[in-house]
Amino acid sequence: MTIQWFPGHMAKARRQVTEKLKLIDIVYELVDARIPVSSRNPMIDEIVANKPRIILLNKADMADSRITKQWLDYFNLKGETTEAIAIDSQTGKGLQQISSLSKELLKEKFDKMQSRGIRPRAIRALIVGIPNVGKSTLINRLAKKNIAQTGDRPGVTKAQQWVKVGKELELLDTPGILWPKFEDQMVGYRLATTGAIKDTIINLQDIAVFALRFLTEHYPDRLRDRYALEEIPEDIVDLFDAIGTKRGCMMSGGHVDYDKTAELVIREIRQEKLGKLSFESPVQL
Ligand SMILES: Nc1nc2c(ncn2[C@@H]2O[C@H](COP(=O)(O)OP(=O)(O)OP(=O)(O)O)[C@@H](O)[C@H]2O)c(=O)[nH]1
Ligand SMILES: [Mg+2]
Repeated sequence: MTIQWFPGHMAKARRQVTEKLKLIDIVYELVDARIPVSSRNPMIDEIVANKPRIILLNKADMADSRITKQWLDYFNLKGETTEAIAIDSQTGKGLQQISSLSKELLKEKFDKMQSRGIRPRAIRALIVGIPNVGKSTLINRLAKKNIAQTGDRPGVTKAQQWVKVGKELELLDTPGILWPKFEDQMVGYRLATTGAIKDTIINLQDIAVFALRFLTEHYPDRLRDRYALEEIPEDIVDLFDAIGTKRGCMMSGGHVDYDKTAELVIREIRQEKLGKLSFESPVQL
């Protein structure tokens, strides 16, 4: 199955980001801490090229903390003008670092402006990232009010919106953007598993096959515990049968309903019923 989701509104959103770029001091690039590389939009590098950037590994509360540590080392060792921080926008964990780091990265620019007699103004930050990664949630947290609409599905934000955070920061919320073609189909699977792609355009059975194989290899104990399996069947159909039977995902006639089983597995992964999971690690690169 080839996954692809780049509707017209995303192309438009990309254009609008380019148009705003000259107003922007710094870019906050949100990635999903569970898949920090697969959730990086390769177009962002082209669009924002030489702006200072902070990579925010959001939803760190849902990721395997041991692997998140490895990712932070990975990004911060690369010695770009970027810095990476792990955050949880829902509770606000890690957010206090954003402002101080931004000031640090922009000190030279703002000092220069001041020496030229330009009045101090708020830092203007562009928030970009894939759909459903938590951009609007982050903005609401930083602004301490519910000003941007959020939702547990991709494609909630439809238009850009400036939001003021005190006197020192102005944030530009943008619609989530994917890219026209995933070079590696595994990227599509990871994005679909974690909820960045609209469920109605993907085949959930394929996604569940990917996820169950991944769990079998990397988190077998969690899989066994969650579905009370004595052994994890090697054959994927047997695994679907075992989970479907245990959880009552049946069709009339007594056969396992694979659609229902797939939906259950994906829903439970997204609801952290199998614990904190990371679907890629720097070791694999
Ligand atoms: N557990 C957890 N959930 C989060 C976090 N940040 C956001 N969420 C949830 O993720 C979902 C998507 O959040 P949004 O802020 O709407 O995401 P977005 O990036 O603005 O999405 P689009 O506007 O569709 O591009 C919501 O259900 C949020 O509650 C986080 O750090 N941890
Ligand atoms: Mg949004």
